[in-house]
Amino acid sequence: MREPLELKAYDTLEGRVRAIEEDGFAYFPAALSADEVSALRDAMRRLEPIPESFDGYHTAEDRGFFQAHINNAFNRDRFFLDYLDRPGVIELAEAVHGADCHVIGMTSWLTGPGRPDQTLHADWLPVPLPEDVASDPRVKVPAFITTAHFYLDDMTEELGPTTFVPGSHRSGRSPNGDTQWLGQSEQSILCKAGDAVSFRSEVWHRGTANVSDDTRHLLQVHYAHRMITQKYPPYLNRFQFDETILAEASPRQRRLLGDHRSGAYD
Ligand SMILES: O=C(O)CCC(=O)C(=O)O
Ligand SMILES: [Fe+2]
Repeated sequence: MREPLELKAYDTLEGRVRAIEEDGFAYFPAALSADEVSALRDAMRRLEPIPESFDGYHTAEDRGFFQAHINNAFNRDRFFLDYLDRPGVIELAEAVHGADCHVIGMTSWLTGPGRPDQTLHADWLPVPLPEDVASDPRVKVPAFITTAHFYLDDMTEELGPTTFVPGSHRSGRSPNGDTQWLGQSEQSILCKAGDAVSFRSEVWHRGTANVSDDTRHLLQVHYAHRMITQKYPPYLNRFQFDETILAEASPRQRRLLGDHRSGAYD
């Protein structure tokens, strides 16, 4: 039986930055109100897939379980703009990736009953290192990408929580079949609807099987150091910002969408 992860909340930005460095993730209790959760769920359910944007969509009849995985949600409904820079979450991203960080992707993800387990993985391992080097306290690999997960359901083991192996980003490697690292096992995020978790790309984690009768609703916002490219498919000039949505974006939201001052390589 998998253990629930002990959800430690830190009141200060410094505490959250340290959590990203030490645990690989930081927890935000009640990041959204109940009304915001409900409005976000409704907005996510309204999104139609655009196949050329690499949106993934299938029904239970097609593939055994319902899934709607919609890219560039910020470009589909003005409503999503405010999830680019949710207070608390954005300050952590800016502290970790720099004041000129940006959003490399935003995904609305609905997963229905029957969704299988993912394999435990790191999303991206930019600096693979020998384990003894990676876990040396003198070695501090910057976090190049973090993802904020906004959970829009009260998470149970049945609904398919995300699991993490705390501290595993310091292994310098992908799990390759391991489910523990330095005495820490894989543990489930059993948080409440409206809670959020930000995690760095190297920490070992996975989405687990939905064995409930309900659909899980998750909004993912991927943040990165400015030098990491944004990923807004379709590529080669085919992605276009919706001008009416962009017109409503604040200066900070525009920067997060790529409206940068010129710098190296520009
Ligand atoms: O579904 C989840 O909770 C996590 C998903 C994930 O880690 C991934 O798709 O890379
Ligand atoms: Fe992942």
